[in-house]
Amino acid sequence: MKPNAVLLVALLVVSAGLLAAGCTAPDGDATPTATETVTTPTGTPAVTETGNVTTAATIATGGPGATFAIAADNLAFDTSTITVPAEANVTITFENRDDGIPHNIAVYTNASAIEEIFVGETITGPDQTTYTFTAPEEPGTYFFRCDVHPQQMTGDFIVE
Ligand SMILES: [Cu+2]
Repeated sequence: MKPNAVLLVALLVVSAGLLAAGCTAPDGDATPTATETVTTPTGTPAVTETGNVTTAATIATGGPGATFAIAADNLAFDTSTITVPAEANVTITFENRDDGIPHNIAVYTNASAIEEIFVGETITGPDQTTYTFTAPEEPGTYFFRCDVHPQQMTGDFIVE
């Protein structure tokens, strides 16, 4: 792995050197400059590490996305399981198809529904809304339900 990485970086440096030299010196003096650059591979691994750190930081701050479309129809959700990555930015488009009946989606730590993770606004059908929230960072099986029909409309909210 490492020798290949060094070689790759060295090649990139050569290419960059040729390009830069080509732009600034059209006389043809570019070739000797590029050859000198190859003899200093000691500094190149540091550049590679810096790149990796930047990528990891981007993932940590942004979080993965998870988008769902869920409907409530005839006093039932059309899905019994919602699975998301840890700390995902969850987006649920919720459609209530029950004429004159209120529903919502609420996520709790467990079926006791004491500790809430997210409680969506209740809408009366036919209507549609979009919920957004952040999933827990701890993987596990959580719980979701409609707060208006907590016995009939329930499911597993799984964080992976
Ligand atoms: Cu309901």
